[in-house]
Amino acid sequence: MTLYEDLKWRGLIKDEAGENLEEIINKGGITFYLGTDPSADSLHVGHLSSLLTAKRLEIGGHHPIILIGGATGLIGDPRPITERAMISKEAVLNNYQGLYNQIHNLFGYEIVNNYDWSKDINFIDYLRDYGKYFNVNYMLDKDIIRRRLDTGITYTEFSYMIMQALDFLWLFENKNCIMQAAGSDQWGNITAGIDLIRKKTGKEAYGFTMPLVTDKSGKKFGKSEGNAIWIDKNKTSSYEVYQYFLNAEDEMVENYLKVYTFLTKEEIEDIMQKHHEKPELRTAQKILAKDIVTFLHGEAEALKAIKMSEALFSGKVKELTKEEIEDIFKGVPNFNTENNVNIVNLLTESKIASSKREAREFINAGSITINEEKITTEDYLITKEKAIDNEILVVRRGKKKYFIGRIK
Ligand code: 383
Repeated sequence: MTLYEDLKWRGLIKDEAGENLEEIINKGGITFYLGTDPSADSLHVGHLSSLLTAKRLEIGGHHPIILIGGATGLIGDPRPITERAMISKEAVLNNYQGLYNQIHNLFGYEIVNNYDWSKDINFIDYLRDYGKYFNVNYMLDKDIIRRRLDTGITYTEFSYMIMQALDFLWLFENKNCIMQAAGSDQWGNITAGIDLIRKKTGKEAYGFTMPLVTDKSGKKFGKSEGNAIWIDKNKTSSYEVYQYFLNAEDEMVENYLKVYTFLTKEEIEDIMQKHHEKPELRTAQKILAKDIVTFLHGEAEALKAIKMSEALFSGKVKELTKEEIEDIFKGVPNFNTENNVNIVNLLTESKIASSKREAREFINAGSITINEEKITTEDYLITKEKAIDNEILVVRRGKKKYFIGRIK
């Protein structure tokens, strides 16, 4: 398979701009870029597919540049429904550093900051040198802008597209960067850059977008209960990342293997065949989850996440030591308690329940376990003897929410 065929097979190419993109991709040797804004101090799973695609292109002989939007992050790329809240300059700087470290450590890519060339453009030059190349009608016709016309859009966000187009032009002229890749939400911004380059230099640039990764209902993949799955393990633990991918839907797991792993077509076909024979073993999900956690956090973290998942799945937490539990449950909410505490008091004092009434409801619904023993009576007493190593309580609320208590 050629690189282009491989990307197509993985479902990583949606829209294409520029003639003979296929040839350009297969030949190797070009510089391309991909941008991300510092809107948080960590990347999340939603960013991964494009960063991994950059790796595939790099392996195919191209040179990736990752742009972190120190300037664009101060403005905010318009979202389809509402205006974004502006982020403080300090937060953008702090977020920049977080993303820089992650991208550097995980991928080792060349990183640039668009603040470096945007900060000195003065307003009059901006309007004379660049504004003249953007027809407002053309901008209004971009999908994202059109969708905002009902609810409204400020001049600030409206100008975002121009900033991103200037980046492409700057990289084209200064880094010989001729292609931009991104998620499909970036199509308008990419084509704005290509058009600007053509008008300013008479030359052709390229671009393509990747479909946004979704679950089977079409919702964006990478969020659990509305919260992002972060790449920073202090924000989302290895166990949580592992669990998230382990729970991937059967209908979607092949797609995720193609997008998130470097397994070959043959390997993936082989895995899927085994998976279809016994889907209940979740063979494909286990390979996917282990692969991702290993890539993000290293093999030791992946093995720990697997051990923890197995211990929790089979209800064998008691077989773990205090040290293992503390290690495994790093990042899970913690609380301290005393010997001989009643369960209702324990649940409210530790904020596992918001009131005594709610605590009783949880108990009566059978949704509380302590060290994987289901608690069924409201007068249950928690004692040292019941704790792991006379100290540790693994409290589970519902299917997945864990808390760690220590009897002092
Ligand atoms: C800024 C300046 C550029 C080129 C790109 C940018 C950022 C871009 C953007 N990207 C998203 C982000 O930062 O907003 N305007 O969160 C996301 N990306 C990637 C991918 C994605 C996009 O970081 O589709 C998902 O992750 O392109 O939404 O000169």
